[in-house]
Amino acid sequence: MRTRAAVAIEAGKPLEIMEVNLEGPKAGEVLVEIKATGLCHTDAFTLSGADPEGMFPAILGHEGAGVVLEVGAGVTSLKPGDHVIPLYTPECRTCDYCLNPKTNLCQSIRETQGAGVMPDGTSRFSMLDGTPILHYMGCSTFANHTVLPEIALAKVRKDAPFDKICYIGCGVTTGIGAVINTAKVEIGSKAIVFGLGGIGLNVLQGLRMAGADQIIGVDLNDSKVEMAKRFGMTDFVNPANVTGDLVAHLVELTGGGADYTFDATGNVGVMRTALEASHKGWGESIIIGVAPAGAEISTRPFQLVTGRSWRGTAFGGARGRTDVPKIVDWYMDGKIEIDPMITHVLSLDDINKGFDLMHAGESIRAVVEF
Ligand code: NAD
Ligand code: AHE
Ligand code: ZN
Repeated sequence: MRTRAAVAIEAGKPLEIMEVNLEGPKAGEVLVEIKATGLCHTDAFTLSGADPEGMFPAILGHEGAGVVLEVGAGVTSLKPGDHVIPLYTPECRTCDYCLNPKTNLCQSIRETQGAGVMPDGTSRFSMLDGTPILHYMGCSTFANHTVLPEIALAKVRKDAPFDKICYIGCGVTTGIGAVINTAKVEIGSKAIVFGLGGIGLNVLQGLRMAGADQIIGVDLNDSKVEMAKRFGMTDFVNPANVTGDLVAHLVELTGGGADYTFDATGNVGVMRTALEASHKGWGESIIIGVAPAGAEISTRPFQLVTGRSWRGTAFGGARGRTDVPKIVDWYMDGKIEIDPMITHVLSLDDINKGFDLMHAGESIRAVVEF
């Protein structure tokens, strides 16, 4: 079939909207009509050329929601008409990783996913002249139709709006999951969230759900304050307004350091600040942000010797097929909020405007509706 997609032709160039060929689902695969997709900073990161795994031409996008149109041979858990959210972290439920309760990082198709192809080693997308186009994070939601492995789709309830629940495909789950699954924040905790964008705001609402007492937000952009307060931030710090050492300032503000800190910026300098602003003896710092190729984190080992832990999280530690339908329920039941964070709704033709808004710090989430 043919479908419309925003294609990343090469690094650093705007996406090009075009008709592309899409082959139908092979064994174990599913054809999905994407109804809406969010724009995550990770898409911009890969498009910029900073992603060591970034390859072109590719169809980016990993925060979608849609409807199953067709299933390939052997697919048993999904049927046409089912509503689904694509999962860049699949859940096969049989690999060593899925069988280990300590991780959500299903590895059954990680290698081919990272290479931009389906598990059989080929791509379903091509240009009209036959040039293959790579998949991205196993999802490629910047296309009106896409093909995914069955294990990379969460089946969700049919009354949930696509233009909101697409965000559960990455940002919402990552932020809330970082608090609940990864950090396992306790009631009464003190926490600091660095970066109050599409991920950081969801860390805030996760902290509020977990019953944290003090929730400090740190961002260079003052315009994030209003939204951050709405999602639970109790104190705001703009590093540009701090005279002297930022770590010392945060340690003083928390009365000795935070129980939990979260980096949602992808800046390795910020990651160090986050680690060092966590409490001596027991503070835990969770890295969510994705840093460019070649970037490395550093600190004095003494920071760890004296009881701080540095950890990371992908997709908020969530097991997608199990957890994503529950998070959709939380949204539908009013337990979590999504709507105010979707600040812009665009057509596919305007997708590059969404990236401009992100880079200008003017959007939280821009969503493309098909
Ligand atoms: P975003 O652009 O919406 O938000 C980033 C925020 O960080 C902005 O508000 C910006 O002003 C702020 N910021 C930038 N530099 C800063 C600094 N030095 N100090 C304080 N604040 C600063 O991006 P997003 O979509 O929220 O993504 C955030 C990060 O999380 C990105 O690196 C993204 O790739 C990553 N991410 C990781 C996962 C995961 O599973 N680990 C999932 C999704 C996104
Ligand atoms: N490809 C990059 C790393 C990108 C990365 O860390 N991705 C996160 C999800 S970000 C979603 O917005 C992730 O899930 N990582 C685990 C994994 O297996 O990719 C690089 O540096 O090579
Ligand atoms: Zn993302």
